[in-house]
Amino acid sequence: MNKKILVTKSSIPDLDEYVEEIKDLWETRWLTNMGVKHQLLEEKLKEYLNTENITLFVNGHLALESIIQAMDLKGEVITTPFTFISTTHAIVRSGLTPVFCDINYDDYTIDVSKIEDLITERTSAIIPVHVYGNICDYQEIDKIAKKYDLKVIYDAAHAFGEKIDGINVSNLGDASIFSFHATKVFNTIEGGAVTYKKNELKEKLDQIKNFGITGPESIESVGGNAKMNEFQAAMGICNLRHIDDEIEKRKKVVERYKERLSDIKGIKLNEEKENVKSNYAYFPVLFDGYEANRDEIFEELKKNNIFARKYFYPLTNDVQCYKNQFNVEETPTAKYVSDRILTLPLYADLELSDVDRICDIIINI
Ligand code: T4K
Repeated sequence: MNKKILVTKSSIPDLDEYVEEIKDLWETRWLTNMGVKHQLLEEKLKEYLNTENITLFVNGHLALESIIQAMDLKGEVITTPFTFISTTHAIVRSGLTPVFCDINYDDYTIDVSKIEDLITERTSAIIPVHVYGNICDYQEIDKIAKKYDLKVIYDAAHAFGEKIDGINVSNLGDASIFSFHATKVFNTIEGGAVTYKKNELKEKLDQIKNFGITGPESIESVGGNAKMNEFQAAMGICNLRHIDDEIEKRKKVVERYKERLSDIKGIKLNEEKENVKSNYAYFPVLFDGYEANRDEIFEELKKNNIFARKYFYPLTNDVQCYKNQFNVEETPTAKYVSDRILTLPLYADLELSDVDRICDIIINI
């Protein structure tokens, strides 16, 4: 049997490097609650993401729920169903109503021409997603948000370190959330962060992630527990040292895929834009009129021990727990894409010979 290839593989530092980084935790016994590693990672990420305000979290999902709480959003939120379930769950779990907007066929991000029609007097925010690291039309979203006085929180879980028109994604909208999950370009095992424009959100977010505690005898608000611990932060400090090399390696994998799969009838690849510095997070392929459909390709790869993933199928407005609450027919392009897209294996250490093997299977089907 051929070697098993999964859709991704976590980037990790050499064991010695991590052990060195966590050694002092054995002396201090300070393992969590915003210790020195946490503080250091926040500072390093501020620099890397070129942002003034960042708050770390235990994961990307709670980062999103926390910024929603900090901004005190109410009513309806316009968002995309073509995303990981976290985006929609965060809105629903915050007591808000998601209103689903369709996506562009070209880059799978929210279709800005359809947003205004969905705005009502109950709309408080837009939560678009830079899906696969494809950056949304931020200029148009800004215009709409200003016109209707809406907040914009980007789900930038896939867009760590990316830039558009020279602007780091962390500076778009009112806030952005990032995921540092093991499967992401930059990981802290589990982890996440919020970056934001208004300084005063810092205090609120720090309270929300730590039970609302402001001092040994003072609890000023109703918070939960969403703190990144010192072992996670230490992993982040190590991984950040190598992030540019890792992205460069991913780029090579993507280039090989492109060499092999470009200009094939019925195969649509993710377009790289000139004004975007990509992080090469995912390699989505749309099988639209190809000799085999998405599910057949998926099965054929599986037979060969290669595990691609149907990110993002089903749409979040079509999953069991939301059945009959939303109408998937209202987002037809999202449905069309979700039925045809497959994300192929992509990680820094993926060998080019394995990329060739994957492409051969697809081409020779
Ligand atoms: N918003 C968006 C747009 C997101 O995509 C996500 C997360 C979030 C918000 C929420 O952020 P977090 O709260 O997760 O920080 C994975 C991830 O768990 C999830 O973080 C990610 N998006 C989503 C797109 O993918 P699964 O269920 O596909 O993961 P799993 O366990 O099947 O792993 C996929 C592959 O990754 C495995 O086949 C092998 C590899 N892997 C996995 C793990 C767990 C590793 O190499 N190492 C590992 O430790 O959800």
